[in-house]
Amino acid sequence: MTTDLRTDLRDRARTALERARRRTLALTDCLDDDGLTAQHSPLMSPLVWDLAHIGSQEDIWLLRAAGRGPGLRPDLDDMYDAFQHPRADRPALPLLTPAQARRYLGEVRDRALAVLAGSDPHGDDPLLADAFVFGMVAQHEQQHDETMLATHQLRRGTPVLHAPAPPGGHPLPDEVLVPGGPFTMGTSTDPWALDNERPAHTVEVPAFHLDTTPVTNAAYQEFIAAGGYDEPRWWHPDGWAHVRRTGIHAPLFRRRDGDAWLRRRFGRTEPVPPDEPVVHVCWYEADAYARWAGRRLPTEAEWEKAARHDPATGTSRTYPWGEAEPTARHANLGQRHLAPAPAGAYPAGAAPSGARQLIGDVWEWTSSDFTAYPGFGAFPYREYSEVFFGPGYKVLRGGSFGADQVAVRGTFRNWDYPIRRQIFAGFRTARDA
Ligand code: AVJ
Ligand code: FE
Repeated sequence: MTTDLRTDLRDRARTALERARRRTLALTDCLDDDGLTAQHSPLMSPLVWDLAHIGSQEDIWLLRAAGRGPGLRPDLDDMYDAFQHPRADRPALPLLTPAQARRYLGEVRDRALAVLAGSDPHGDDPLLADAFVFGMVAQHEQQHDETMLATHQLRRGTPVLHAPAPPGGHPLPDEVLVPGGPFTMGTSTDPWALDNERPAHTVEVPAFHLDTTPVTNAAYQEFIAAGGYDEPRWWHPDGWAHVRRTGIHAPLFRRRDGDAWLRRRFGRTEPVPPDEPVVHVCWYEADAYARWAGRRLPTEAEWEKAARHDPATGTSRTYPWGEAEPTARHANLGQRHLAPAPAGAYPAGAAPSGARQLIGDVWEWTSSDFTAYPGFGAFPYREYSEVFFGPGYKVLRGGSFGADQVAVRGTFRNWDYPIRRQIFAGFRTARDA
């Protein structure tokens, strides 16, 4: 990589940190102190916890690890350590007030930008090379911004978030064919790829068919109308037990109103739009729908091959459309719209196979457990990825309308429990060719 490109990565880090901060403040300045300190759902932290946690991680990684300084508030590390306090317990902690948290974030950021300006992106320190740790912290803040958006979705009361509607969709063939053969999964070269995306390795993926777009509300509604939630044969045994125990019978935030279905989104109730990707379904629901449809969820390797493999060159792209950074023409990212776009939107974002909307709109459940790639090494800390590897978590791919482009790419891996529904997750289905 040239010196220019590496210097450019420092500029990109600053831009990414500043974009994240604008979003963090937009998601918190719109509520009063009660709205920030309340626990809107036991599934989530009070927003003021996320706010100060963002600052605390930046204190730890940019002021102390990267800057080798004493840091601003090491005394806060424990309170804002996600592993020390389950979300439901966080409201009872002696948290910083919203005003204190905002001041802390601002002071950490001023010092962090000075560390960035004085850092050497060409040196041997793996934290600083290619401005990695600054990119990592920007990704961390954006991931919490998506979590805070999910908290907003759970919140009751008058709407405070507003955004224009996404672009329209277009009818397309139901499925595409992804050719069989080897492809390169993961990356060893993307400078800000996180540890779980590394290293690049060859995977043999036989030919398969994949839904051109994520499964829509209209299609999912057929599963509901066909009694899908009452039929144990469609469900994973653990999923069926979960349905019986919880009584779930539709995606989260959705209810029947006579013959119609309504859904609540960021405080507004509206009819369910038939051509939008279904969102707020758990892995068990996605898995059951796929079985009912005579299909299956794609594996994580299949998803990534559909998103990255270019059969013309045999190489893997960063994005379905190539190497260009995502723009508003390519994908629905960055909380630009507060909804997924209808199926068939974003022709400029198509993959070589013709699949659409792999990036943005909704996170997509895959059939795969979250596991280490061959040659994985935890970096820079085990608690980002390694402690979550195993059968308890399923992999999600592609990012949602709530995710920022700094934390979305063809190799990016997200994971969650198979019962999780408050995240902006949908899915698409596959079948063997
Ligand atoms: C990768 C989205 C599962 O939110 O738990 C935030 C990201 N890690 N702070 C999460 C994360 C530490 C993580 N996910
Ligand atoms: Fe975090």
